[in-house]
Amino acid sequence: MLTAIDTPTREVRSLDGLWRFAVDHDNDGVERRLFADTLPGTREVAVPASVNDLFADENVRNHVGYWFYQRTVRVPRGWDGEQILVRFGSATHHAIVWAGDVEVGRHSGGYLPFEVDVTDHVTAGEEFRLTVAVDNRLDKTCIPPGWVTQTPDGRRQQHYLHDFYNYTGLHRSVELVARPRRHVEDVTVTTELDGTVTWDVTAPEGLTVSIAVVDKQTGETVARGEGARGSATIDNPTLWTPGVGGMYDLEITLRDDAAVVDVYLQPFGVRTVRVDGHRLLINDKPFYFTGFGMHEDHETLGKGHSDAHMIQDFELLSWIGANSLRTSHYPYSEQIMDYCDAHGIVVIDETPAVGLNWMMSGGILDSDGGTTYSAENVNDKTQASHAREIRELIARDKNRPSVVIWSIANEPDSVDPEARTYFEPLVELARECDPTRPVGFVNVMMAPHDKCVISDLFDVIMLNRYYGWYFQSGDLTSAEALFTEELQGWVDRYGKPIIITEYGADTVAGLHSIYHQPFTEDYQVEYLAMNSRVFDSFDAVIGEQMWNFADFQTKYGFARVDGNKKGAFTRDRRPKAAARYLRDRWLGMDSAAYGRRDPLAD
Ligand code: GCB
Repeated sequence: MLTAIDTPTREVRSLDGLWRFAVDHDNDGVERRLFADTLPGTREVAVPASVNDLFADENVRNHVGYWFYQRTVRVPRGWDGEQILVRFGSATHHAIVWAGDVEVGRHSGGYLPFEVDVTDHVTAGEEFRLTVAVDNRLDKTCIPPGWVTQTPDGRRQQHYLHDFYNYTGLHRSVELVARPRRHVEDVTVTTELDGTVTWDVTAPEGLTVSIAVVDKQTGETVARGEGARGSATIDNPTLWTPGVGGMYDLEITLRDDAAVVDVYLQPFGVRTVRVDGHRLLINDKPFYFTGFGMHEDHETLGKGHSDAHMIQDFELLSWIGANSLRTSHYPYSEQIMDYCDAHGIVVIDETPAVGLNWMMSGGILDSDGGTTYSAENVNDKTQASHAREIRELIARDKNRPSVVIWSIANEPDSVDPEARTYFEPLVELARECDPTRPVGFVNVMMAPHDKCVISDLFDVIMLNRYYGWYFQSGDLTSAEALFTEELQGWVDRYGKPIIITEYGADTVAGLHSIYHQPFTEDYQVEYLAMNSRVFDSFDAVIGEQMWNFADFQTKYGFARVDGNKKGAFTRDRRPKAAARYLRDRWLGMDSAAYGRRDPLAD
């Protein structure tokens, strides 16, 4: 899906700000036609933001079902004759949208954008009532999956197997968009290191397509071409480089004879990525990942996007020597992805397929029993949603140079032989949608190399390992030996690049001990040092992404004290001792020099 941008033929108006708001406690608001009038009550809500932490009312925070948003929108008077859309950066997890009394669209999938066409229901220069019902319920047809139960006194409770709070709301910007009725519908850009740029534009028949390649830094046109499909070469191209960036625009002009019908600018970078033996090459140079699995998670905002918080997070990533991140465990906002493109941050881009694992139960997780791949749990409908998420993610991010690996799932059950039947078509789909990038999934500790039945389907091995935390807790000596032994097994069996996508230890900021005592800052540092020794002993380990960048909110549970505390930073972004440990390590690593951002360069 293309982003909404202002061009000579397109216009965008932000609909962010305060919206009217009503919690649909009985989940009958659609039948009661709440959209057909001004919402009852006086509550307002911020867009973008999660709703959960905004209200001093537990019945709001814990509501399971529909939440109604509404605002009045004036359509600019110059928009007569245009196609008019409302574009949502995300609505977590499902949305129904009405313009006035008319339903204009529905979407499922809480972390990807969608647009609804309101052209036939609005008038240029006039106002209309825009209502959105956001539904936070997860069931077994969803990605991520979940299920809802009812307590004897009639309260609904949402259950899920992933370890982050089920924040809900309009988490990203909402925009009113005008574009020509005949317009650029899609474009795919691929590049080669010699500066060859190849494009494939989807546009209505009968229009001519002209292409200009514009250097974003200088504004100069550096190549031109004609036709919906074609290629051109940039002389002396600036390669998109980890730690630096380097972006171009593909300016697409559609014409009907001489008349300009539409202009769209697609940002892209000239870079290649490929796997070669146990290395991952960006622009034919081996890349070593330093960084984190992250979360979109902040106090008050929940999963709501904020530019200020985003910049703070990227500044901290730069300070600590991180050159990469994984969008654990769902696609991040387009603003975050734009920032990664612009500043050269390397991304492992993940679908929201998390918690597809009924073999883990107890502790923080609360499986309702049964096997993972079965009619009652992860079934054909789950797989169809998973396929849709892969398609929509790649459609959104395929032209982003920052994205170097698609991660199609986090810690699914990959021991059950049925995992193969489930994943084989999804891997094929990812490769069909994008033949240019490696495809991976993130493997759980209970599925080591001799038990995992799907790792051979993928280009890279991505491992989450908690030796010394969930296992051998407090005994780093045994942990080191066992981790080393397991990694050797992966190296021998697959000969593929290995990225450690999670390793971490919950740590309460301010807690110290001279002993190897879990939860102390000292233990987190010792734990990281042990992991580092193990990584450094394998050439095939080509990256380390510590879990997690910052403490984050989770559902309630005895293993979580106000959330997950594995952050290198606290939730309000203060460094723990671990942050200084990682900074010393990552800024001093020769192998990670390619891609390190120089904070002073900005
Ligand atoms: C994992 C999960 C992550 C959890 C983490 C933990 O393996 O991928 O979502 O938050 O472990 O801290 O338990």
